Amino acid sequence: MTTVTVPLSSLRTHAASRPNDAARWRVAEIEALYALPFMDLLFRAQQVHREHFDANEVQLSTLLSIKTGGCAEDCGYCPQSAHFDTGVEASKLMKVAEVLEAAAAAKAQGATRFCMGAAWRSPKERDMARVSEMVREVKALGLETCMTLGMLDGGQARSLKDAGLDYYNHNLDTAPEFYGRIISTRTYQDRLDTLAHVRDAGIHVCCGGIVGLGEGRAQRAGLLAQLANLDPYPESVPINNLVQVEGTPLAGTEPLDPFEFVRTIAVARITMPHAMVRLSAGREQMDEALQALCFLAGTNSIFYGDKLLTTANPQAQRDRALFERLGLRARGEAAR
Ligand code: SAM
Ligand code: DTB
Ligand code: SF4
Repeated sequence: MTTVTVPLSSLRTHAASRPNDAARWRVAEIEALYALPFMDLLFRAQQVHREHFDANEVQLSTLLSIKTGGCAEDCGYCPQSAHFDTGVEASKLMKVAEVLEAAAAAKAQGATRFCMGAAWRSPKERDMARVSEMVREVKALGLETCMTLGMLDGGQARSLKDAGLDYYNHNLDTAPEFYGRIISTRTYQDRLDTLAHVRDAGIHVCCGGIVGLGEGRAQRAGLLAQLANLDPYPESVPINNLVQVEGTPLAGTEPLDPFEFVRTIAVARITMPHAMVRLSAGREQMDEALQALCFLAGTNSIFYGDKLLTTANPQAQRDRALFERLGLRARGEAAR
């Protein structure tokens, strides 16, 4: 790969990022960030990071799949789609008491946010009372709440807000021009509409994407441009690295160069300086050194706990040991 050297001075400074509509990020500008020498890119990302956050503090979110598998959508990366034979068994929506037990355990382990995910195209009206109850009760435990239930209409978003939901996760996943290669059952515009309903309801937006789908750098830049140009950009930005699951169409895809993943984190940090940038799926497949580079590039949030939705995540004990080695602190823990 040839690396184009762009003088740092010719690139927009982070201080000037998106003050108004005229300052929308152009894909070419984001590609220029990607093309910086790795050390320059990481230095800039770390500078931006330190301007807005304590660089040694990481926020911990724990995930729970409240309704697994049998999903009507055909997202080519996903083990929960009913379109693919992946061995994931479909289950019904969990009972509130079971969810509360998992939430209490997550809190006891040190998580500050509890994220509940359902393998739905969108929630049915009959499910809304139970998921709203989950939000109320999990919040009462003193945890921040997040849900990811697929597409929402305006009324559903308002009901979740009334129940006290803090964040709603709904990803754009990839660049608009690549999207049709990955998902055919819902459009990019459908996703933007859901994000608008969430924003209008006053719920914080958690929106990111997934890389390693066989996309090119231009598409990774295109995804970040979409995210950074949302007005305002999301409070929380999960960056997932494809976890290849046998039976999904994307199993067997050429894995992404790990440094390209780190670059993606760094560019997300620079273009969305105030956002929590979450190192999401794919951490189990990364070694500790690579994760440390992600923290250096501006990651300040992770999924914490042994399982994501259906696939493995590093054991909590392993994460605690990594934090100890790096001198990192979980948000909510007393400063040293
Ligand atoms: N069904 C809901 C939806 O799609 O909005 C919520 C759950 S869905 C699993 C949330 C996100 O997880 C997807 O948008 C995708 O970015 C990520 N994801 C799903 N399967 C993945 C995989 N195999 N590897 C990495 N990320 C994955
Ligand atoms: C997000 O962006 N990543 C999480 C969360 N939001 C819901 C999900 C990752 C799922 C990885 C595949 C699995 O475990 O099924
Ligand atoms: Fe269903 Fe979400 Fe998986 Fe797509 S990513 S198949 S919508 S669970």
